Amino acid sequence: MFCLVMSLYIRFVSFSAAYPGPGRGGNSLTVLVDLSAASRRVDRRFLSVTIDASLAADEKFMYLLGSPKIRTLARALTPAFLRFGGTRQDFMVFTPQRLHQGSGFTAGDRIKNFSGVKTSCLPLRLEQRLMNEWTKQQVILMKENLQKKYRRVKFTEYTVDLLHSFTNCSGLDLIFGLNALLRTADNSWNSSNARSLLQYCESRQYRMSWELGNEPNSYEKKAGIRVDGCQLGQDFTRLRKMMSEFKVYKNATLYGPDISQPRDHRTDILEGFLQSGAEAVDACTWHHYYVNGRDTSLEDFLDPEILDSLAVKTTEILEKVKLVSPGKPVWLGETSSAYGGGAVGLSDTFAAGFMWLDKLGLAARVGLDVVMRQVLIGAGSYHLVDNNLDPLPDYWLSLLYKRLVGLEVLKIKLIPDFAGTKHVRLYLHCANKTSYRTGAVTLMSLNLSKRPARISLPAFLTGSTVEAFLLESDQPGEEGLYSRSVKLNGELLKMVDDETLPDLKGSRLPPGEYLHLPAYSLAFFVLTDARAAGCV
Ligand SMILES: *[C@@H]1O[C@H](CO)[C@@H](O)[C@H](O)[C@H]1NC(C)=O
Ligand SMILES: *[C@@H]1O[C@H](CO)[C@@H](O)[C@H](O)[C@H]1NC(C)=O
Ligand SMILES: *[C@@H]1O[C@H](CO)[C@@H](O)[C@H](O)[C@H]1NC(C)=O
Ligand SMILES: *[C@@H]1O[C@H](CO)[C@@H](O)[C@H](O)[C@H]1NC(C)=O
Ligand SMILES: *[C@@H]1O[C@H](CO)[C@@H](O)[C@H](O)[C@H]1NC(C)=O
Ligand SMILES: CC(=O)N[C@H]1CO[C@H](CO)[C@@H](O)[C@@H]1O
Repeated sequence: MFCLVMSLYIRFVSFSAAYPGPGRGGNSLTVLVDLSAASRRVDRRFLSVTIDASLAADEKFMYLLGSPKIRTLARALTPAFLRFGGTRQDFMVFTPQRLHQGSGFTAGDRIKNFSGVKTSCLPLRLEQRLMNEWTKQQVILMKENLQKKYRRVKFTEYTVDLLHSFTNCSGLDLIFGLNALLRTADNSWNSSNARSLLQYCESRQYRMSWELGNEPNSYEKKAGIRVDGCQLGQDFTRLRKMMSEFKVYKNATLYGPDISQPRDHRTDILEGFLQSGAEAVDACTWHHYYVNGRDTSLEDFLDPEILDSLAVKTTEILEKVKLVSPGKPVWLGETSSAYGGGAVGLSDTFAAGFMWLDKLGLAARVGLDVVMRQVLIGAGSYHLVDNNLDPLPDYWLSLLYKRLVGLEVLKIKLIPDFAGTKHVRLYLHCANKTSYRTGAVTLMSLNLSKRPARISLPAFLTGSTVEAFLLESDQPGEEGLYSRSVKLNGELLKMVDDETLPDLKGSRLPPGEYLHLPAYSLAFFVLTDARAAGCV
């Protein structure tokens, strides 16, 4: 036993964390880190976002994407993908309508030309009216979700124009999810509607990526249509072939099959899909939610076992993909805390940050390359930006992650002891190289419990300056977990104005200090002079 620990000490450099209070001294927590080499590297768009296709169920709401505020918020998260898809994508039919008049807005609103990239700025008055109507629209969408009855939705050029102009102006990479439930008599995919959409997009020279179908494993429940994995793979192959006929999309990327997470008693369509369709896709996508939004609690959001369940599901998927298509990147194509639109009163609060930061840390560690957060803006309560287009705690967490965390994952390990180490979770990456010098590392930490503690740095790092970014609720104690506001190093985070984000200032700790981790907190510690060999 002793030898094993010793050998670890030789290969790793150790941090150790000491508990305050009565148990102090005897009850210390040891952390092992290896700065010599990165264990893996994620895509530069690792943290990405989605917009659910339900935003286009009534096309006028797409105009919200013209808001300067949402564009400012999106731009700050780049580089990232914006995936447009979700349940309703499989009920959407492209219906071109060159002389579009049906938006329901008066000429006074002066929104006549949405197609030009430059003309897509949304007047404030219209923005406010849309936001008021959006509240009512959400009730309608929620009802459809509950009854699992989805109307067929027609969308025009304007949906694509607005999506493209939004992503192009904010610098996001657009992924558009095509309808896979348009089927022929022999139950293969009818690609004719997709072809006319691609034709239109090519005529506008829109550079974008594609997907086909959303959570095909539940088509029977949603639409009474059964599509097996092998057929779905053939549908993807057909789409790939069709893309190759378009100059603009010959080299474009295609992702899929966007299956939902593996569940116990259900045969999954992934194997079949991979057999016939792996070649067609550039990355294999699946969806993950920890819990059901209608049946969850604060305890779940802080439960280490629930957080660990992501690793179990990921391993299952990775093994299947590796068997058929070794080396194929695996992505979370849609993911959030709770399915069914999120958990009311939790998914948009400070508490959601524990699931979100842990997902980012764990996903990178166990082998996923991109994680697309459901949703940037839209129905439900798992959004990053609320219905007034103001950023929620998970938006700020995402922004900090982008600024501070680099692509290389470093090994870090907590030596388990009997005193609740499960409640402290740590992840280590190289620091973001744009923001910090080479060799700097960023430690991400989550404390899921109500007792404060501190981590002491190992001797060789005590000379390093530490920049701490501590996120806490704006209210104390357990009640604070339900807050929709968050403080960074004691200061409330909010936009300066619609086009300006605040400076995210770290607090510089003098060398040699302990790293303090208050109860229920999320933190990033950048060790600027770590000189990690794995980060050069
Ligand atoms: C709409 O915008 C496009 C591109 O900016 C422009 O070429 C076109 O003339 C505009 N149409 C109208 C009706 O303003
Ligand atoms: C935006 O569009 C312009 C012109 O089509 C193109 O050059 C540029 O690469 C696009 N940017 C993004 C982020 O797609
Ligand atoms: C595919 O859909 C189009 C448009 O609805 C229809 O005209 C065509 O006949 C369909 N093709 C097949 C093979 O079902
Ligand atoms: C497509 O990709 C290939 C290989 O990466 C490249 O040689 C070719 O120029 C690209 N074609 C277009 C149209 O971008
Ligand atoms: C690092 O942060 C800068 C902004 O400071 C951002 O532009 C860049 O994309 C980030 N790099 C990564 C890998 O996220
Ligand atoms: C850094 C740290 O360990 N902080 C606290 C987080 O929660 C655990 C679980 O009770 C406490 O024991 C730690 O002191």
